[in-house]
Amino acid sequence: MSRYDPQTALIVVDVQNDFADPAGALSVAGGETIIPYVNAQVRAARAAGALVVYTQDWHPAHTPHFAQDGGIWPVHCVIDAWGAALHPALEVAGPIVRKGSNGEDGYSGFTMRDPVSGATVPTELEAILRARGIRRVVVCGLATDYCVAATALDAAALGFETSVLRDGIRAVDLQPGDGDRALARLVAAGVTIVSSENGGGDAASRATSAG
Ligand code: VGL
Ligand code: ZN
Repeated sequence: MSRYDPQTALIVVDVQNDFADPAGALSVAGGETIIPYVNAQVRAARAAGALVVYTQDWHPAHTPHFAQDGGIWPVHCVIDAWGAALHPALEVAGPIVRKGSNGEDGYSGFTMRDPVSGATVPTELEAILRARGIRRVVVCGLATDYCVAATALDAAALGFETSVLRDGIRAVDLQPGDGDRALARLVAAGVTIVSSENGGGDAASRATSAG
């Protein structure tokens, strides 16, 4: 059984300097350590004819997302800054969807705020997937408890058969356990958590969902 085929997309979430580099503004513990694993997934996906899509947190210098402007986060991933760049070790082999540019938190790669109406509207991500006839998505990247969780939850809600790669994610863990709680929410929503312990298969974690 292969994880990837032409109807599957690998979504690599926010593997950017500010999250992945230890010197980044919102450095995620162990963030850099996922990159070799993620790159191996990128290569496996490409070899099987699967689409690889990347998301990029892409904020203006002032946004209610930042603590200085009323939010909770240090300034990070500012448009065109070093911190917003995809980590240089990441293999990029597909389109990049930018998010968080219109004053929204932008946790999910699927939604943004319409700059005129203020309504929550789709980014181009779903259209990219639909145009390719994608039915299944595999999600990895940073961070488990924010953008990975939000993106995977939206993917599942949109009807994609969704899995998350346990070895290809790391959590911010503002509160200890946030990452684990995010994974539990994902399982409850029907998302499969794939880990090396369950052989990369996809039955194990779904079966443990308490709903
Ligand atoms: C993220 C916090 C703030 C993420 C983005 O990529 O998970 N987390 N902005
Ligand atoms: Zn952000």
